[in-house]
Amino acid sequence: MVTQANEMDNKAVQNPKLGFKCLHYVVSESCGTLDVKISKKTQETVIFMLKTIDGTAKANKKYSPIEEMITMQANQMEHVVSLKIVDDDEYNEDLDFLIEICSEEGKRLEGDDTQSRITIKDEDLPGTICFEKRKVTVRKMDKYAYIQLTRKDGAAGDISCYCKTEVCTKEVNNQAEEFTDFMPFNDPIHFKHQETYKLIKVELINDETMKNDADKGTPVDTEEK
Ligand SMILES: [Ca+2]
Ligand SMILES: [Ca+2]
Repeated sequence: MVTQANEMDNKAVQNPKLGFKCLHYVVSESCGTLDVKISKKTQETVIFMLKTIDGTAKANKKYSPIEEMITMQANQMEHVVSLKIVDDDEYNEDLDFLIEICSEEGKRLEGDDTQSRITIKDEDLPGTICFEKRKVTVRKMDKYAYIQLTRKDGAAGDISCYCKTEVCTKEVNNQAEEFTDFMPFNDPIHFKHQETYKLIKVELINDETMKNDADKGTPVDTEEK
């Protein structure tokens, strides 16, 4: 994905000879390479240096830096430089770096269009944890209540949450009781990188002498950390 934003506004001062066609590129970190275009506005041959400058995105870690001399012949009006974007598996902020058109000595040329910003958008979302179903029904004879946790909208990196059972309030009829109907569950749940499912096992107590055969629920709360 590549989008181009921030076109020159009316007050911007353009360099008379050279300029970036786009002043802000937004790319996804898995895009591979980004082609950045430089326009030549005169009919003469020009020599300049192109170089990248770290912003929050650091060279080699997020992109391959360049520092190269370019000669554009009189009849060549456009130069394209390919910047390599480095992908990783970690969740990170969206990060920026710059590319500049410089003199042969490496000093940025005057004008608002001699610098372009590249924003690298992260794609490694950690995701969010939720219950697969809001209601799970078990029978009194079951040994366990199996409750499915699902990690949605990304699975990058290790994440964890805490799960615990809670007894329903007294207003609910026939609420299941801890140690009578089920064993309390109170444990951290860890999802490893790329892991999207976890099954929680709540132990049920099968008490034959219980007179009340009504449905009993075992509510479980999750709390993200
Ligand atoms: Ca990635
Ligand atoms: Ca990343």
